[in-house]
Amino acid sequence: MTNTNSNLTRRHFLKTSLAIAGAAALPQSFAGVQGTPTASSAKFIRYNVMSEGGQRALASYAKGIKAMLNLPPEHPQNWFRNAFIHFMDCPHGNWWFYVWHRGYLGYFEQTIRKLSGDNTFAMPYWDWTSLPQIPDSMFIGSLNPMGADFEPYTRNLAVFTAFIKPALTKYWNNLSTAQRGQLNKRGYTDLDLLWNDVTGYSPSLEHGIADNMAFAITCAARYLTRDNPKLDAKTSYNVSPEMVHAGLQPKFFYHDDIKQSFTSSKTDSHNSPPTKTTNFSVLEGFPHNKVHNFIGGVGPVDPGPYGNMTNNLSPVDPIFFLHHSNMDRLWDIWTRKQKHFNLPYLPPLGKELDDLSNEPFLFYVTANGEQVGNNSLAGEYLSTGRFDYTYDSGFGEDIMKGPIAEPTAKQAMPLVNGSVEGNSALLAIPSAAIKNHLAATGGVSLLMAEVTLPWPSATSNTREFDVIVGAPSEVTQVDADSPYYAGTIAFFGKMAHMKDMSPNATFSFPLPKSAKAFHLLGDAENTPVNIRVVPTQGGKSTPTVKGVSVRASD
Ligand SMILES: [Cu+2]
Repeated sequence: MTNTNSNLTRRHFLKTSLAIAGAAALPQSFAGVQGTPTASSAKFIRYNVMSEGGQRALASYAKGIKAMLNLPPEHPQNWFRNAFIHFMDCPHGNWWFYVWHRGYLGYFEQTIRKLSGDNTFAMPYWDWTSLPQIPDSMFIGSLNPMGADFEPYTRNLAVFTAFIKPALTKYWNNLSTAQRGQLNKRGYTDLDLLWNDVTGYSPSLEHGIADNMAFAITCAARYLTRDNPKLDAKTSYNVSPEMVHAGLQPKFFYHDDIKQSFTSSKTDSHNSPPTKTTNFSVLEGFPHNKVHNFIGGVGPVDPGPYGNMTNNLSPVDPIFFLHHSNMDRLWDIWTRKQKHFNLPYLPPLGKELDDLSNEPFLFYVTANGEQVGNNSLAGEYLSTGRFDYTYDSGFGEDIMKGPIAEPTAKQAMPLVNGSVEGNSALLAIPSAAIKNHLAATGGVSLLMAEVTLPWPSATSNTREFDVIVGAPSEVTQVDADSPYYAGTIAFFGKMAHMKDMSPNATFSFPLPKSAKAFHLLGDAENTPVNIRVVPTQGGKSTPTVKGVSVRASD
């Protein structure tokens, strides 16, 4: 896209966001779209949680959480009521993922600012690439969902139900027609159907499914503990510099080829299940999903029930907001990178941008404890200017230095489709592209792959799969330090299918820069490369792979 078009998009966006936000929001919106917000132009700074500013913010965060825990369940700002906003409305696996969570975090941040009395408060972020373990402070006081502050509400399901369900019922009965329409799309046509995903009960099977239980008892709210706070080796790989760089590389906000798309599938609405395969962009599919899953205990505590982070009540765990602050920070870096290289940072002007912007987000609660109402549209939250914040510098800023714009890194390569059999695919990748990939510096992967596999069934107990590249056939399990390991595909949230939902999901990821993974590389024009998908925990749930392809990123 040319400079002119990019300016056009910016102008259009300014117009859209002003029209939506109204004149009162003009200074913020203006600051947000005119350029990169900096520490001097934005009012609030979201600090790295480990920094001095981050630790100060955590103290206020803890105060705010305590205040929200103490509110009655009828109050929309009650801690658990706030988590149900996510439960009822969060989009995953579609292109509203980033913008919806930006709005959710933004209002939440204002609420904590108000309830903590700290008028400089901004949500700190957890940069898991630099620190692959839960920050120690998150195990203290009301920052710890396994602590005494949570006991009165979550010590068992009966207590939780008695506390929250009557208030939720009242809230449910007062929902607007528009809100109901959105819940219907999620399959929540009545409150009992929604509540089934809290308890894990399956009406069709007539019994509970442990891994679909979004509620977690206090003592099992997290798998990770203060004595054992570290992400395991595979989760660490999923948040590694290679993975995050690959996630920041796409040049399009949205592209039908997921390997070139910063965001996941385009769907009819943020609550609609994709009718085609769900496409997960790198950052949502790998770091985002895997961190959620591992904190909840996917793997070590299979088949569940898991801690809060694994399912849609994840905002019950205070770490949720630090995790998503980091996801939002990466979106901000990607946006600034696009501007830096004069690339579009939103969908093209016209229908596509309108489709994205005009989606109603109706469930947020403002800092005054009021429902956000029917005029809240996605377009209002596309800029960090809406909540007037910026981030201090964390991992990923180096993407600004390239090599994205360097001509030497560019290589033309046709899309290579693999021939698939069972859980295995064979691809003939141009040898020159492999050589460039192996020689590329700066932690950049020039070979992007995608794998399509069936969404795990509600009862399969297997929601994570390792990708193995170029391994001899007798290798069926790998450790994270294996030269063949290319990351772990993690399914997050509810596994049970929604009506009309596509049974497949596609995940995009970088191929490893390991010579062993391409050991057949020689003088021939093409090199045969085998890509396989195996259940991370072993066992019989080997997936039937639906498709594998590779493209050289540029
Ligand atoms: Cu999330």
